[in-house]
Amino acid sequence: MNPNTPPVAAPEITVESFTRAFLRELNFGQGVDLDRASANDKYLALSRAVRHYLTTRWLETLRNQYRDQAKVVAYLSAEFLLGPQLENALLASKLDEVARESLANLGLDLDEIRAVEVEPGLGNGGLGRLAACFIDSLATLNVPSIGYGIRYEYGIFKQTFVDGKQVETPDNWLRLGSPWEIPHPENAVEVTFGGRTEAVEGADGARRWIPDWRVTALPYNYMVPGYHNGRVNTLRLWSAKATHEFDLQIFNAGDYAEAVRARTFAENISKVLYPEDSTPQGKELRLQQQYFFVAASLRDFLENVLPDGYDLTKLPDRITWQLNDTHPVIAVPELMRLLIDEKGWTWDDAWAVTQKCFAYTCHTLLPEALEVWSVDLLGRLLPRHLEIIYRINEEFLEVVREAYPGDELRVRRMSIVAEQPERAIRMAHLATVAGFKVNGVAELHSQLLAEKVLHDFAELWPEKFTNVTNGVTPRRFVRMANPGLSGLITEAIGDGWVTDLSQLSRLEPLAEDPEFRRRFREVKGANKRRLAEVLAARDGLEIAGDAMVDAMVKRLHEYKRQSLKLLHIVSMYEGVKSGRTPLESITPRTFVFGAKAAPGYVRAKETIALINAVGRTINEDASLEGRLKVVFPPNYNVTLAEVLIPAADLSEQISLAGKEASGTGNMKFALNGALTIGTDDGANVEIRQLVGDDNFFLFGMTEPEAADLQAKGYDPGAYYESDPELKAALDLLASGAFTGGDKGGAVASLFASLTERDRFMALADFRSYVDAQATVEEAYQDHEEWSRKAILNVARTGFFSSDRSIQDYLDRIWRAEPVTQNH
Ligand code: B1N
Repeated sequence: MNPNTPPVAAPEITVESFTRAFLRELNFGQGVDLDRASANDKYLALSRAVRHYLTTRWLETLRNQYRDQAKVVAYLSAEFLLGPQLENALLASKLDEVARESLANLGLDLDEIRAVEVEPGLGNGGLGRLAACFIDSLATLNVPSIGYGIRYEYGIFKQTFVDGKQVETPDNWLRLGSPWEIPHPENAVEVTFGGRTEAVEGADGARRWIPDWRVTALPYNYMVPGYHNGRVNTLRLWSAKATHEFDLQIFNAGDYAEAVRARTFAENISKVLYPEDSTPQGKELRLQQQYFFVAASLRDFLENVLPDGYDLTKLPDRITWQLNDTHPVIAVPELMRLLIDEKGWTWDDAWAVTQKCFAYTCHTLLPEALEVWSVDLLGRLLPRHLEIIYRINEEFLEVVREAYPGDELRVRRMSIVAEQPERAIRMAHLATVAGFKVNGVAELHSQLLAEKVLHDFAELWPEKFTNVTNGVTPRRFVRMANPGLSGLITEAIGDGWVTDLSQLSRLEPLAEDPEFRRRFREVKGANKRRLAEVLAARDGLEIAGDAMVDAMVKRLHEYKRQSLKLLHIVSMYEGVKSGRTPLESITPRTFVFGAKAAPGYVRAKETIALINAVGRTINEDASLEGRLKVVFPPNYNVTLAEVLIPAADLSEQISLAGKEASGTGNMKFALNGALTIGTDDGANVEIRQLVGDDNFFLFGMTEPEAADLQAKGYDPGAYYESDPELKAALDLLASGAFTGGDKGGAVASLFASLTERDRFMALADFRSYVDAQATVEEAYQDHEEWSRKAILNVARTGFFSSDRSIQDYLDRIWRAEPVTQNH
């Protein structure tokens, strides 16, 4: 690109010009008249009109970036759970009002058009959504940056329930076309796989890789607009295409069927997102995906972002590759390979640079979630990378032996190569060795990483370890999702909070103002009615417009303990049915679940079936007079989160302490004025510290207590026997009361798992959970006091903006500078 091209002036936007732009897109882009246009035509035309306005800014941003040659942050992530794009684009570009008015003049409703959008579900849960929040904040904070990931043809599966059981169907999100992406075939790169390596005479470390198959990585660009700052960053997602030359070769050889098969094989790489959250399976295709996007992204940066002839010894001044968990860690040996085999560098020179280019974010504490690749598989797919990893390991283990002479046990523990149960590469160790920083995602998590999971490494390199507590974007999760609350806040303190969330603290005195509390309740009430409407239209579910909304939404996983929530519900029900609890004493409550289970995770799927069974029984029991209601809308996603979270009163964050790395839903709920009932886990710890004990319902063991109990020998049966309410709830479940008399299947399996093993100690925390829930009931009776607490939650959680997280990354890890931009 010629850096001297004069900037394209941003066009003045009026309702009239916007209307013309919209109609032009409709007529000439979609080829339809307004009165013949389908909802999708209108959605596409509107989106393209908005995109058109943002494109001017996008080009400007790219031009400035090329001119300034500033340091860039590249966020490498296998997942970006973006959520719907249209409303965010309208808001970021200040076009929301203009668009609404312009459409209204044409007799159209913006919200109806928005509803057509199918969100790109290119992530599983928190990790993918975090990546999406981070690129939003990077753009808003004016940081030159680029996101790199995979353009999955099928995102996270669509969940439906058949007889209460989860059924997965493919998420064909591209079916009607996405107006938000622009393919760039001129920037396509080749990625190779397989084959063997051979020696290169006289080279220090260099070898020749003779791969045996290759694919083309085709980039699609997505705009990432900053909020009202005229900056539009890029998210570049890679799609796999069969290589043209390769194709021709086989076609010419006359084997048509083989050529088509090979094409399908290559294009499979970006076909589907793996639906495991926190528990990756060591599948070959997953490793192919990882190398595919990482190899393409490195080459893209070196060839398309850096100027020709750039002195690569200065690479660390130009870029930090932030590794979002271990999924992109194969980038480390890839950069080594590029420098040594392709650029002719010595091993030591290459390692010196590589070590300064990568930083690693760890997102878990669960041992089963740490990625490990069998040497056999890795060697088959990436033989050269395996050699490089071995040499990195050899040199690393020398360092360990020097620091701890004679401590061979430690050497074995720290080795990048595990020997048991099979020879395998521990990706977290590789990331920690190669990264110049390693961070956890909440204070407690970072502490436990350094004390437990990566203890040996933290002892060797204490300065490498740091914390960056997660955050969420206030644009999407407050300003956009909760217009009522946003209006109230802005009226009180101005609109600076949208980009400086710490300003929410200025709401604090208003918690004491009865009029403000009344209006706050009014907003919550309106949000509940909106939720009721959406659930009715979306799923035919009926909920009361005014009951307490108690929400547990997150992936289904044993450590998150949806089963503990279920036990609480069963126990409340059992209390009423047995006469222990007078019905009138129960506050009307709607329990809302949202959760997808990994398709192969049997226990998680059983839990879903049981929640649905219990829900059905409770909802149909007329004797409860509708006081308790359980709804489980299928296919929880970002779109639904944006409606549910603003309506919630109570946020369930009940993982066993020491298991949830951070959580980010917890932050979204608090910022929208829900109170948390939660354990001392992940970022709950920081939420509670900030909002204060009076405004948070804490329960359960602490991490050290849980660890102690585990060490002493945990016997769930003892809790079952000694707590009559717990026993009654479990027995009622086991009796088949919710499953039409069926005592086998999921019922028996969950009962046995909880009473015999209970890996995540739900029974140990049951008593304290149920007691905390009683405190919730009582607190909710006092509407004024509850509103006060809820307002204080909003006022005191500004810390959890992803803008603050990104600022922490800049200060503690990237040391990159935001650049200012004229607009
Ligand atoms: O990352 C989130 C945290 O807030 C959550 O506590 C944490 O559970 C989540 C393999 C993961 N950790 N690991 C994953 C996702 C997909 C996959 O294939 C692992 N997700 C988390 C953001 O920090």
